[in-house]
Amino acid sequence: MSSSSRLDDPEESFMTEVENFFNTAPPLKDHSVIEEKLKGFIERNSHASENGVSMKRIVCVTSGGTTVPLEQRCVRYIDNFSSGHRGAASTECFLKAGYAVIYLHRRGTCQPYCRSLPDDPLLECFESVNGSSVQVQQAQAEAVRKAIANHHAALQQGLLQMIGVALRDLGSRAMFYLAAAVSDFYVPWESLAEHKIQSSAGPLDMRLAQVPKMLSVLRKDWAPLAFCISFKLETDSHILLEKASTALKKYNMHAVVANELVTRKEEVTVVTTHGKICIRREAGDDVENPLIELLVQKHTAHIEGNKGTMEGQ
Ligand code: 9Z3
Repeated sequence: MSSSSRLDDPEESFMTEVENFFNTAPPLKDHSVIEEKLKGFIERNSHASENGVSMKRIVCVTSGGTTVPLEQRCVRYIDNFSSGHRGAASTECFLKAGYAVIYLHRRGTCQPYCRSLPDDPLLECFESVNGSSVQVQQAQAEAVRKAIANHHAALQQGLLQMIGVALRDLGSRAMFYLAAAVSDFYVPWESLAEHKIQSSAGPLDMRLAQVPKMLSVLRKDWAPLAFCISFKLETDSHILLEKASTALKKYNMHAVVANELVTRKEEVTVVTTHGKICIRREAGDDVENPLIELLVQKHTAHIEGNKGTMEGQ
């Protein structure tokens, strides 16, 4: 096929854009180490079985914001608001529901089981006893004890393209829960200045390219049988549900979780082809508890629906 006919076909030209995006980006640091770890994790968890039948489900949770560098030797970057609370709380709920979790998060964002720890500076949580040993201050002891116990219990039970492909063999038992706030715009690596941009050159004029949406590639090529949940965030409540429905169809998601910036911790709406379900937080609980409960039920139905297909599990 000639290159002009490749560009005439929207599907082909999108795939070229995706290829370029990966080919021109700097290589992932420690690629082979991460790949080995990932394979080992999936291998261990896919062999967990009940009556000789492998039952374990694995979910990949993406969490936190993403930054866009403005220089190759990055001094400045564009950031977004995401705290990683949704991903961390959801990870706890998935672990409680018996899933193995691949938690793909941004460094420095909210972490599972640490959400409930006191906000006090770390060193103020401890005291030195007799000048030799260290203990947690009485006031914080219960919160710290609980976080440690939950973290240990979770451990005992148990980068998107790499994870997608690695999870392919798991078929419908794999789930993607894409809660990270992904930047829609970026500066391609080859267009970035190598060194710090100089303010002496005057006002900065920069063109941001659009990040190709990987959701359809994930569904079609990387992990076609996996159960895929994406999120839609808006600040204008009038367009939120419409945009979520469009994303559901356009990227062929199994569900889209719609949320508004200011109420995101109180209320979300799960949009599927069967309709919309609004989930509100109960007093003293996280909205993630009922949300994950519903998604686990839908995932079960998805696995049942795939039984007897060519999945070969
Ligand atoms: C979300 O909507 C998440 O729920 C939040 C969670 C980022 C709002 P926090 O991390 O907030 O708890 O502070 N994620 C949006 C994911 C996203 O960027 N979606 C894209 C879009 O809206 C599609 S992949 O276009």
